[in-house]
Amino acid sequence: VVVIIVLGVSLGLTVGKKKDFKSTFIDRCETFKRSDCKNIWKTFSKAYVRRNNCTVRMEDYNKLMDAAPLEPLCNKALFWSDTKDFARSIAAKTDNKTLEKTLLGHTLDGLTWCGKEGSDETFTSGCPSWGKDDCENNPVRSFWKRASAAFADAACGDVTALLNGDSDTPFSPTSIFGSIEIKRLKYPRVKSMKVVLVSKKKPKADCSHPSLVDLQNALDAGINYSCRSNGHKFSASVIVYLLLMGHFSL
Ligand code: C8R
Repeated sequence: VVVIIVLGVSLGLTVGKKKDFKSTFIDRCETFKRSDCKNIWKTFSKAYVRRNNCTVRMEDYNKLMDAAPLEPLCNKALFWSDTKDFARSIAAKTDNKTLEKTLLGHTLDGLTWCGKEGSDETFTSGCPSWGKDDCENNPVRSFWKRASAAFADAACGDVTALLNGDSDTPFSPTSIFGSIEIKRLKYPRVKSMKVVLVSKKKPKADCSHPSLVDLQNALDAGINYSCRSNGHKFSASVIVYLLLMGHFSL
């Protein structure tokens, strides 16, 4: 009897866990009024299920991106690096669009997933961590790389990048913003990039920071660059307040 109970509970837990992730995926997807979320789930899970978790490349999500293509995002694409809470608050209150405001970005924001060789399941623990030391080609990292590439391809007109003025390197060439997105912004589709440096502490970096010279060098010729720094220690909510009151603009 004890064995049966233990087996029953552990089976229930395993099935429950798997169902949790899948139903979170489908519920979030359905907030976008899509009727094909089950198909999107199937296409998504094919990218990593039954795979070695260090061999899932960004190209493995190509079919997923085809299943949920992005509309052109003109004059409202908001990129960020190391400023996720700022970007999220600003995007929530304005017309600016981050990847998290698109179907796939919203659906997978904050989640961890991976597969296992010889298993049909999706796991949410024991997955490779984000850091490269584990393995670069892991399911989560490769997804964000692929989705960010699509997001940058959809951007047009004037774009904004929210960077961290509290960081030693507000523009990091190894971040997704620095290694993927910036390289895919092409003139004349994209006309300008406005960098906004935000900080919560006494800022370390302003617009004269050397890493921003690297950023300008990485930008496609023809794209107009500008930069401003809020120069103050504001929290994300204060920035949003100032933005709404018209005392601060992106
Ligand atoms: N982007 C990248 N990573 C994202 C993401 C997103 O939209 N959304 C989430 N939740 N994540 P970082 P970065 C998660 O180092 O590398 C796009 C990832 O799981 O601060 O420059 C977005 O369009 C990972 O844990 O920034 C943005 O412009 C961190 O957030 C850049 O790429 C990576 O965050 C930001 O990527």
